[in-house]
Amino acid sequence: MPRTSTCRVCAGVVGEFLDLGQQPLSDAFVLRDHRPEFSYRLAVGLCERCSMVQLMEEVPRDRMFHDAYPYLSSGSTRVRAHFEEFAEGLLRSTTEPDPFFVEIGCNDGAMLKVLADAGVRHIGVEPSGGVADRAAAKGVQVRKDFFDEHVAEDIVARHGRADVVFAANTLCHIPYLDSVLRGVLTLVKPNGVFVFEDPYFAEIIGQTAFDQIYDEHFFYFTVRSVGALAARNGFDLVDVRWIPLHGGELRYTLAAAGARPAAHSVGDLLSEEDALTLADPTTLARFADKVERNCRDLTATLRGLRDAGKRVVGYGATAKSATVLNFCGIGPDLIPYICDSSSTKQGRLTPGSHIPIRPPAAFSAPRPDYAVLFAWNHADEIMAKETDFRDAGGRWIRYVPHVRVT
Ligand code: DWN
Ligand code: SAH
Ligand code: ZN
Repeated sequence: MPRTSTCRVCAGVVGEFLDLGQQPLSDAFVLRDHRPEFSYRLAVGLCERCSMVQLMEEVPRDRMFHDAYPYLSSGSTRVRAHFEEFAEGLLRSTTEPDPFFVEIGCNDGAMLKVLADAGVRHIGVEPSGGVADRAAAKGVQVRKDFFDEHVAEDIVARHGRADVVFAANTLCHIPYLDSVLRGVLTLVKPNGVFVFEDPYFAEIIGQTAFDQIYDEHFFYFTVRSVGALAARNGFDLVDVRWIPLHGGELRYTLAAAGARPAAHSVGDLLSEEDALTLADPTTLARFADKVERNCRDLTATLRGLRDAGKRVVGYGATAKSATVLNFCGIGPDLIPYICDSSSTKQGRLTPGSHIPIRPPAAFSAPRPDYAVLFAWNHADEIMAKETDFRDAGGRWIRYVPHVRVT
């Protein structure tokens, strides 16, 4: 019997198409004397009614987003530049004398710092205390909370309505989207917009980027599913734009229903999605097969190198890597350590697979023969700074879209 669950958006039937097994929390990097780890079943399904792709099982939000949440947006120069550019665009395009901007999931303040420095009114809503403190240290106004309709009402009561509400890599983390969208509708001015960017399901399928699937990513959006979600909640999807970050994302712009005409990009991408047959069971079954193959190839490559006496390490202790390591059964016997620039992860072990995390300095002394690029979405930035590794004969192992040594 195919497994099903109830759609978090429309209460329709969600049919499972990929089971990635029992998994630990992707960002729960543990200390050596750790307690038994929490685990959940990681599987994804498609809603027959509204076509929203989503996890079959929800992890309670406080288990994932808390004071010790380790991900820092500012850890990548390119990500920081992207958000600074977005903030500068906001400042350039506003015609309001005293504009007000809200960011949902502002993390360490990579975007809002620009508004804070410009003396522009803003609020970041961020439940993870440690990263919220980092934003506050940059002068950003932060409210430590999970955004929902009640938080939105309270912000309106204290500060008035917002010109733009923004969320990057956050909306797809929130299962209770009905409450969030009701909140945004209350919060944003009648002529304002809600802009959010998240990984694009068409890219996940197209690139077999199965490691984008983990506890924090509850939803995997398409233009079709976001359009339906918007319509259910009194919004129109008025613009979509492809963003070259995290392996390919879409930036969606929502406006109150009837307030603005939709750009051509919305219809264009809908037609593209239809041509890609993203909701077709055959497409989804082919994706699941490719995930299995990818994993078999990666473990075979790593075992071959170990048996040949080669030194292999990992680069980037991403949340994504938890899915790969735990689904493929890769541990310290195949990858003795992973280098990562986040002080919040160094000295700890990867969740479930227990691979030690070391600072980037460990990448040069001693030099490994091979490095698995877990932060494949930051390939350009990492290749540009790790030229010595290549020059010394080091080779990169990639697994998106398929396993290869370069
Ligand atoms: O959606 C999410 C995205 C935005 O961030 C969150 N749920 C969690 C997190 O996912 P991730 O951990 O997969 O994100 P990244 O951006 O792929 O993580 C990159 C990792 O690699 C970080 O731990 C930092 C590290 N890194 C590094 O060591 N050297 C990154 C760069 C660019 C580097 O040069
Ligand atoms: N916007 C940043 C951070 C993405 S990580 C970037 O793109 O780099 C996801 C962030 O969403 C985390 O910082 C997490 O604490 C936050 N988050 C999770 N649930 C939330 C909610 N309900 N409201 C606001 N932020 C939330
Ligand atoms: Zn649905």
